[in-house]
Amino acid sequence: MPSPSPDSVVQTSLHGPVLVVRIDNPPVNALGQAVRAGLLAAVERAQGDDAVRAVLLVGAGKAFIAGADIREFGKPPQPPSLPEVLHRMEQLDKPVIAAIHGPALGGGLEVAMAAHYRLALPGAKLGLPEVNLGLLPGAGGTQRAPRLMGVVAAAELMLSGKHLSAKAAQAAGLVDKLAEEGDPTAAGLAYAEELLAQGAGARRTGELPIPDAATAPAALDQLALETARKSRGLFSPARIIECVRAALELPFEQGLKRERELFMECLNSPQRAGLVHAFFAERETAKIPEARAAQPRPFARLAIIGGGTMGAGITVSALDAGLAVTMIERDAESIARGQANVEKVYDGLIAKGRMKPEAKAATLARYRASTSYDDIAEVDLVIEAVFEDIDVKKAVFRELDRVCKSGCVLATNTSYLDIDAIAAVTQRPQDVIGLHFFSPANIMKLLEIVVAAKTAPDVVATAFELARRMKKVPVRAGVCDGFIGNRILAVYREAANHVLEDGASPYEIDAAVRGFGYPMGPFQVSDLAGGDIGWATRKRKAATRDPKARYVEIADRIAERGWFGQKTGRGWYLYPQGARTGQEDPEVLAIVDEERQKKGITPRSFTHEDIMRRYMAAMVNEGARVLEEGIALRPLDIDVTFLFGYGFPRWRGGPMKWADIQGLPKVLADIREFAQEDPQFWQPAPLLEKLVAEGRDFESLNRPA
Ligand code: 3H9
Repeated sequence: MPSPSPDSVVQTSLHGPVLVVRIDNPPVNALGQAVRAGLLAAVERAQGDDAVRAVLLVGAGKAFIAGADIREFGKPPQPPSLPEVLHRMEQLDKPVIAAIHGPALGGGLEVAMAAHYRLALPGAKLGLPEVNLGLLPGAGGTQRAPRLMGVVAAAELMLSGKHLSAKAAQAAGLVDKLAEEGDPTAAGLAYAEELLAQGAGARRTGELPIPDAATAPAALDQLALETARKSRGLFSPARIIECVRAALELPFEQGLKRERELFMECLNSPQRAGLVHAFFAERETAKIPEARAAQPRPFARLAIIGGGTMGAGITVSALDAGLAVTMIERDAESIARGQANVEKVYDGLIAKGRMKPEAKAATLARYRASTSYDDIAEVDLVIEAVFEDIDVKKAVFRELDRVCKSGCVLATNTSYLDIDAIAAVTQRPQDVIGLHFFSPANIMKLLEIVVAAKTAPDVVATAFELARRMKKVPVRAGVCDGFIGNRILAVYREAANHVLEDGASPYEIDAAVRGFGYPMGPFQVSDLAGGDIGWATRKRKAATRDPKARYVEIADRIAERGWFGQKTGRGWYLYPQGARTGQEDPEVLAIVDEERQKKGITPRSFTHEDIMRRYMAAMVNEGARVLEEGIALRPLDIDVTFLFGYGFPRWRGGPMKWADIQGLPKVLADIREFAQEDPQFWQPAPLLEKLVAEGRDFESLNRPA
């Protein structure tokens, strides 16, 4: 796309003595090169034109300015830089006023802070969320915010990335005045006139004293300790602290210099690359061919079949999206249990003060339950969440086919079963789709939307619209055992089992995976989810397992003892008296040893790096297969699946982004090395070999579908 001209994205016009500078760079007025150049030109005009007595900055459209143009990160920098532009603006000797409506985030708030006065309209959102992108405010924000709001409050704003309302920003000292609802230019002009009438001049933020200078050093030490504990593995938070410390200890100009150095360190870090990838990837997954080709079918009334944990979680998501829900259960007892599961969620929110009892009653007014399928004849969309068994599901779909009105979307929440086979029992396979929610369904953001062979495009579009209404992150998947996430999971879990049998303890493997940035390791996850679940899957797959493939029986030995994890008090770990954090279990280690001996395996030692090379190589290799089979549309869909459904550390961007950052030749070389021990398990995916041969990476496949 050709870059716009500076005067098209920053328009200036004289209103009496006030030069109105309007930033108009849709969709969110990001500070790309042309905007920076336009702002600089506006500052120069204001400086040189005696008719200008004040400058008013406003944003066009729905935002003031949402920050630096994130798309420019990682590319060669184009002058003028934002710090330079803001320095010139701050130095103007005529008052500069920012009238803020909508988001003023990151570099956008930095523009406002370099102005001399700030007015905020209702709906303004002010924040410094750079930390979410692996960055710190790099255009003077770390030096100006402490001078407006105090060092500690500024540090907290930057470390949390949270947005402040207009009112909260005024209370914090970021904003001088609040305006009524209305046009930012009109409100800004009125404020400018008021300031001019008072004889107000330039009030440079960089020249202001730090309000909490006396108490800040001790508070900052405390905050630094907390940050080190909380921001596991993250690069930029400690540097944010360093910057605000510089604001406290150094003159303004030197503080800016320190900020620049630390900003550049963050900008060049792989964490910035991972987090920026995650930012765009999660906005990209809804851009699918069907969304362009078809309109969603209208829906307002849903039926959920089954009131277990999943069904209840989905019901809550649907109710929260403003939909009406009828839950179908077998009998009165199951109806009562289903309703209790739903109410438990709302009661939890009420107990935490996050919901008013009246709101619960109003929400539940849209909920009903029945034992009769005939009661859902008129619903627009059904989500089946019954027991994970193909025959049970087929029976449900025969019923749905019998009762549901024509055009009703019929969805299954299966996590791995063949949706084509389920669709085939109906007379309307075009209306059948998979909606794979993750547990707890009212909390987990990921929704795999599984498109079966005959699913109609408008049904796919409807599913994406449902995801949007439920505030889920949707990922389009194709039909195979486990779709995107669980299919890849099965393979890297198997790689972990191999490492276990070959010599690493489950505790070492969990520690390596946590060290990589996951909140939990795979054996902890198994204990949390229940070891019986994985055991059932293994038994189901036993009949089709290749007898020549390596199979590790250790997990079966644990499950056979009834050690299913937290719910039974022991699994891979011990949980005495209902403890939630497990203790290492010598008996488990003895079982592991016994199994190794049975197979004549002499245990060898693995470093955390050895463990992770295998874990990740297995993940990426299966990811490449999922791509070449068209199960995932793009590598970014796999990344988003793992970021939102499997606890993959966001700052690594997802497994495919991780592979790109490592370099695909290195990942392929690892796979080939491991293949020398087990050529069957470690067959390189042809797509991976092809990309390496062509000198390409996964990113090259991330084109909009
Ligand atoms: C920074 O400022 C660094 C400085 O300190 C240092 C400089 C030296 N750039 O989210 P939406 C796109 S770091 C480019 O769907 P919403 C977005 O991709 C930056 N593009 O809408 C999407 O594109 P598409 C600090 C951006 O209404 C479209 O805009 N700022 C940017 O739900 C709509 O976005 C931030 O981190 C950007 N900065 O939410 C703020 N922002 O239509 C990041 C958005 O092609 N942005 N886009 O998919 C946000 O938090 C939300 O986008 C916002 C709007 C709240 C503004």
